[in-house]
Amino acid sequence: MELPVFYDEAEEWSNALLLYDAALKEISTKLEILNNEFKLAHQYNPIEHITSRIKTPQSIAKKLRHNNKELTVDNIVKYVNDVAGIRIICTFTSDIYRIADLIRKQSDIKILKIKDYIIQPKENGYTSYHMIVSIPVFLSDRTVDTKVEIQIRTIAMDFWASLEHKIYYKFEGNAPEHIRNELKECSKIISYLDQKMLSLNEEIKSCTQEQLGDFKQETPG
Ligand code: 0O2
Repeated sequence: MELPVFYDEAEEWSNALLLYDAALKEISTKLEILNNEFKLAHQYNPIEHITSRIKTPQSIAKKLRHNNKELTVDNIVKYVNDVAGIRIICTFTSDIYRIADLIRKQSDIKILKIKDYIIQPKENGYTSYHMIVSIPVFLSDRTVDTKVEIQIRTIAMDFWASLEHKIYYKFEGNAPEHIRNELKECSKIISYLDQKMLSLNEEIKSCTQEQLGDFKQETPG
């Protein structure tokens, strides 16, 4: 990653980046283990896929400016919660809470903040479940609790967020009203779709093997 503007703190920044990178790796491994265990027990993957990223220096600087804080490594570590970010994409809304619960039960992870934008969507229609957590990173001479933002959302929520992000940047945060309204409408459709897919899945799960056999006989081909 490119050095940010604070060249005089280059070493501190490199150390901070090492911690953020290690924290992302630790959480990714934990999630992979949980997903594999779940698959073995239930023949089903709650996690579709996972992405992770370190926030760009430009985006970090913007956030600090927005909070009227000077651009220093100390301030980044203290005030920017999402320098290290992981996004978990699931199939169903119920998987989101299941995964959040599994993360909560990991004894070395501390939950610092929860933002449930599913129960309380943002004004623009954004839905997702956010957790700010800290995880210990074991170095040769010390252990450092390092912050990571975990975003958990369904495929449909992610689809919406990607488009909204594109539109936000295209119009520099000032999209025309009709586009903002359409986006809100799409958010409602997505929430409806997520609910429908979940109840359909529940219905399929509750079907007994016998019922499934009958269903197959009824369906030609
Ligand atoms: P990028 O490019 O992902 O880095 P906090 O200090 O954590 O309490 P913050 O950062 O406002 O305050 O928290 P919040 O609301 O949890 O948002 C953090 C991240 O969530 C954002 O990071 C986005 O990734 C995502 N997000 C939040 N709101 C929206 C939204 O309305 N639309 C989309 N598409 N994503 C959103 P950044 O820094 O904005 O961006």
